[in-house]
Amino acid sequence: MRVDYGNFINGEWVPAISGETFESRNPADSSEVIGTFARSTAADVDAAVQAAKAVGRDWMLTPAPERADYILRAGLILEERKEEIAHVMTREMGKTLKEARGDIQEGIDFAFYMAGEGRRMFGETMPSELRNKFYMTVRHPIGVVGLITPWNFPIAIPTWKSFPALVAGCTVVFKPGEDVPLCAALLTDIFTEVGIPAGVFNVVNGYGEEAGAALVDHPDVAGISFTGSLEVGRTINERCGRQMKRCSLELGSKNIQIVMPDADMEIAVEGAAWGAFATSGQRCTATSRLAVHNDVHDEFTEKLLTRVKGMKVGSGLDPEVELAPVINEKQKNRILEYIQLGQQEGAKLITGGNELTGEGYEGGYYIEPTVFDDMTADMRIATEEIFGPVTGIMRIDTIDEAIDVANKVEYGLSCSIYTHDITNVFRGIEEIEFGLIYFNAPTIGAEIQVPFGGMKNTGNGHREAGPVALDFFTEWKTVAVDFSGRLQKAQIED
Ligand code: UN1
Repeated sequence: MRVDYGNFINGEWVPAISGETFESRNPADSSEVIGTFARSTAADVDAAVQAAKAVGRDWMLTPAPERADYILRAGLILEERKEEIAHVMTREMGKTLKEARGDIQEGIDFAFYMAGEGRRMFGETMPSELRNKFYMTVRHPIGVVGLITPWNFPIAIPTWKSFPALVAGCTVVFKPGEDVPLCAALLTDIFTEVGIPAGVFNVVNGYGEEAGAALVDHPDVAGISFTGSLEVGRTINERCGRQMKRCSLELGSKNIQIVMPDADMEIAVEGAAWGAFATSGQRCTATSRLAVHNDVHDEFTEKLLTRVKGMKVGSGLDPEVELAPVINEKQKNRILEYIQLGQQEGAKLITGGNELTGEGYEGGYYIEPTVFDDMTADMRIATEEIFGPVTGIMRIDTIDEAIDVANKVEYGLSCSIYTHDITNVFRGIEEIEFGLIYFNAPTIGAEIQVPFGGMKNTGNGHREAGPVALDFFTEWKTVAVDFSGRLQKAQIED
């Protein structure tokens, strides 16, 4: 079934002002058109921002538990429709059904978590140095926020951004990834169904350079929350900087799994296979580097090869498939170029490396699970984000060397260390420059009740989800109440 969606502005689906559209296609078979969607420009963005601005005050004054109640009910509907939306997700962006269900489950979990936040929204009280004076802090929503999301988690990431924004009292203009507009439309329909007031949540579809850029530059947008590439994030950061606009960036990474000699080898291999190849390596948490101790290098590599060679590649709808297609032609070519580059740089291709065509793969963007050995820390395949089913093994001899290699990239999202040695654990906690550190667990699979985000060029210091989820969307107001009945002067001796 082919659908047709416009933009969602002030509670209604409307076509782009220009009348232009674009298509979303199935990466497992690109001859299948999922639907057509509004291709927005600055004029559409302006209409959406004006709608969000017009209801901003009323939404801010709506009690937080009431705002959160919409999120709770959205979560309940997501739960009810999990299977149906999972199928749409697999058709629209390729990931396996099992993973599509997981993506939606993250959204459900986060809905229930954020719904509770509506009844907390804690501030603090502090004592005053003066008599009869009271201090407290309260949260204040920043206003209209622009949410720009990628295609790899088409439900989870939009919920990480929109749920806390709405609970905080911000109104939203959402620009979904142009590869997944149908998933975004299904989430939007859920907001309509729970009766969120018109104008509170708006969607503009289209491309980053056209719709996304207009949202970033709009003077009535108080904050931008973006997940995507470093290259785009840098531009957004610059543009927001000039406008004194808040901006939260969740960008690329070059994550690493370290395997020490005392690790449980079976678990380390399973963790690497899952971390590197789930979502076909298209997660910002994907294990794209493996640093394996020399003493266990051969054993680990052999076991990993056996595991990876057994992976079935195919459509995400096939329950046997572990490796689904990558998102589009452009990404496919980029990944294949990196595989070539790795060989030119001197890394040893030990399995995979090819595009899969022919029977069962017609029209799809399939790449074999690919593993390099003899990768060294300064190669481009070891430092640049590939975002595909490619990982590489490096050799290390000590925990010092492992930490050095791990930190030798400009990114810092997710690191995992397989070890039972308490010294390695605490050395890692203290010295690793990554926002997420896992021990004896893969680099992927963060849960929603913990802060998510990275160090260095992975971001700009903000965290999503977890107890800090509201921070980006609110300002702290410090409130002082003097009930002494006279002028009291702080810091001044009488
Ligand atoms: C992403 O790839 O942008 O930790 C998010 C994980 C998932 C989220 C990934 N919960 O792998």
